[in-house]
Amino acid sequence: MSFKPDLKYSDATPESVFLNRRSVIAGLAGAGLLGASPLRAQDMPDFTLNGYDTTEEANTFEEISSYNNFYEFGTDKGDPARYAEALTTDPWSVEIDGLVERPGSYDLADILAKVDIDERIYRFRCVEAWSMVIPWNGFELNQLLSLAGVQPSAKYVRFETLFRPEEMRGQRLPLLDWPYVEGLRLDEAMHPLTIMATGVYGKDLPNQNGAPLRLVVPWKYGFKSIKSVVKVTLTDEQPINTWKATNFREYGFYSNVNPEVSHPRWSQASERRIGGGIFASRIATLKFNGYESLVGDLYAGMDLSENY
Ligand SMILES: Nc1nc2c(c(=O)[nH]1)N[C@H]1C(S)=C(S)[C@@H](COP(=O)(O)O)O[C@H]1N2
Ligand SMILES: [Mo]
Repeated sequence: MSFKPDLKYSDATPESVFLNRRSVIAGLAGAGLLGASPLRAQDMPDFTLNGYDTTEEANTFEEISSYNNFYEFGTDKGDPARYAEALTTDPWSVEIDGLVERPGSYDLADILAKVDIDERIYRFRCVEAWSMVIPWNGFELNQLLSLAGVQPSAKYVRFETLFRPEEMRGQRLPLLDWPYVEGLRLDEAMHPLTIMATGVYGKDLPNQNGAPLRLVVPWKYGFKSIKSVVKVTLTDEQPINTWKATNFREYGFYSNVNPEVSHPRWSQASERRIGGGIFASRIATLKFNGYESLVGDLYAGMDLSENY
């Protein structure tokens, strides 16, 4: 299956990102790095000129919607596809509160009328060391935050998934401390790579992928990309995210993809690309999942093994 974008968004690409990208290429050419010596993937991530999309082959819709982590429906990779149909996603609203100018309940239809839906072909790397390439549809989270108006004192964003055990059968079990919670630092949340996804392959998001609205932060491990979001809170304190609360030795707040920092029980240096077949060799995991040129600055001066 090849992805045919409905929307072209190169027009909307922030010029700074585009120019930045070109100067990286020019710099490499000037230094004689293009041509002569082979570039390592981490030096030259394979983005298209919009600066965001990977040119790697996308996973199929079938793969994306049948191999999932969504513990609200069970822990087996097939459980979400099996059981998430029970979730009612319309009507849907998002409560935005905390350090915002206009707190309140935002109807999803009203939100969607005010934001720009893009398509973004992103790498997606689970902390369990499997990965996919997913053509999302969605809008930048910074657009949602602008609707509510971020107060100057806000430093973090906290997200919450729906709690509805009648429809989410996994929530009847103590698999995690419900509702699922995630968080980002405000600069991470405002970054143009950070999106709220509403679809894949130009279709509405399958329920198992976090319909009708889920976060996608492509340079972080998949568990940061919280699904079926109903609440967004601006705070001045670092939120306690579910997986960190469950096991802080294994899962942190930052959770940036990092091949140099092992999970206590496995290496993060390589990953298995879903769809590659059982004989496919593992591929190298890239720092910040290949987005280092776009997000590395956010962590300047930070010890990334301490802030895992
Ligand atoms: N609410 C909620 N969000 C969640 C999860 C979850 O169990 N519950 N799993 C996370 C994990 S571990 C991963 S890898 C991704 C999986 O997203 P996908 O199924 O769309 O590939 O969702 C993340 N978001
Ligand atoms: Mo994950």
